[in-house]
Amino acid sequence: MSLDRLSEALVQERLGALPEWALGAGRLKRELSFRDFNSAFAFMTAVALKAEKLDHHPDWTNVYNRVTIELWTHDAGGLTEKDFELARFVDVASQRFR
Ligand code: H2B
Repeated sequence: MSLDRLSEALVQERLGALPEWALGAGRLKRELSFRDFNSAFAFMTAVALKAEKLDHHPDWTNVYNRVTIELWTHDAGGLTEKDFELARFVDVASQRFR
């Protein structure tokens, strides 16, 4: 997958399909909450395995049942298709662990 930085127009187009995500300081951001710590951590484990497969890793924090995720591509200094691929995976995985 290409690591080309996406244009602002493409970022806006991709973002349109991801209503749970916001743009902040050039990064994709989403906050999620789960039933409890176990569910949050199970979700994080699924995302971690996907991140390793993609060789693309989230900046994230976890406080008990809450997970805050920021995605960007430091190698490209912006957002790439990999960020959107991981964001879509996060959306699907989050449904499984709620
Ligand atoms: N993750 C993210 N989010 N951005 C990157 O630019 C990135 C990554 N680069 N994971 C990868 C790893 C790179 O550092 C390694 C060497 O492939």
